[in-house]
Amino acid sequence: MGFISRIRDGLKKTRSGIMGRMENLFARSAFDEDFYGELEEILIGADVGVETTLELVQKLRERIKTDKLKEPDRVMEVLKGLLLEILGTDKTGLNIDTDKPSVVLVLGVNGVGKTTTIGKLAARLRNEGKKVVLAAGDTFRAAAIEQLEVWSERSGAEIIKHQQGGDPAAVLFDAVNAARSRAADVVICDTAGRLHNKANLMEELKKVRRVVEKAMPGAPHEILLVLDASTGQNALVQARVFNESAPLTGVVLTKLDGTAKGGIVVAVARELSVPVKFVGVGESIDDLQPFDPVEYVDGLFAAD
Ligand SMILES: Nc1nc2c(ncn2[C@@H]2O[C@H](COP(=O)(O)OP(=O)(O)O)[C@@H](O)[C@H]2O)c(=O)[nH]1
Ligand SMILES: [Mg+2]
Repeated sequence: MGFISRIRDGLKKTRSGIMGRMENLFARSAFDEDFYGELEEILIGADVGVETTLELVQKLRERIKTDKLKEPDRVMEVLKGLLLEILGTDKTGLNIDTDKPSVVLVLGVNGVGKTTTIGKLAARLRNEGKKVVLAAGDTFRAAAIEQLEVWSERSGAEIIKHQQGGDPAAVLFDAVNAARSRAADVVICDTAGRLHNKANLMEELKKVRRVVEKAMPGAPHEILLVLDASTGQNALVQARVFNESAPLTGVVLTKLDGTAKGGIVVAVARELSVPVKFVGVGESIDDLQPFDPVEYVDGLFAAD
């Protein structure tokens, strides 16, 4: 399956949620108060978020007025343009080409899809011919280390691990050093995502960053936050917390295939002003796609 069909497939639920209603809305073609009211409802219902939605609809109103727009197609194009103002139009790849090895820290609460994303990412990079080392930094659960081992086998990436209960920072330190001595291109670091205590988590993340920096000046090159799209506005709360503890460089939004509310991408992009770099659209190894804002917005509005 190609990129577009995968994204389309992954967004099927979102599209049937948003698009079924969008199509009806634009079919009416009268841009009156009912139109704006229903548009707000659709966007908020799709998890675009209240603030972002009100701002979008206000801007759309102004454009319809100043440009004297009457045709539904043109109005839809303007709405797409407004969404792209928030999302940006560029595909933003990983910053992994300046240093060898480059270090990618992967953060996020339990269950959002960190380990799975790391496995998929490793497979992508291996396909590009890169040598990849995985760091089993979620030492909290034995199952987490085993899960990463499975992904290391599937993707052909090496893995550096310690015992369960070990110091995550020590694992990452070893992994970066191993990557240097083996001339690997990229180190991808798994982390534990216990959010039971915000202060603890922040301290742990700060320590992890410090140690990685010590092992490799200039590292980490990427700090990716993984968010589960199906958790809706809760993802925004997580984004705020993690952004405080470490300066994020990108977001990976997983489980877009499992939600009718793909609008959370827009809310996250606006809230964090950090690019969404990848989206997860399934559980298998090739279900991670670089996020292409133009493709995404077109996908939202495309009829089946
Ligand atoms: N449908 C779907 N499931 C996903 C996706 N990404 C991860 N998962 C599933 O989410 C669950 C938790 O993933 P895991 O990587 O263990 O999360 P972690 O605790 O953050 O490391 C697993 O069952 C994954 O297969 C995705 O993009 N789509
Ligand atoms: Mg995990």
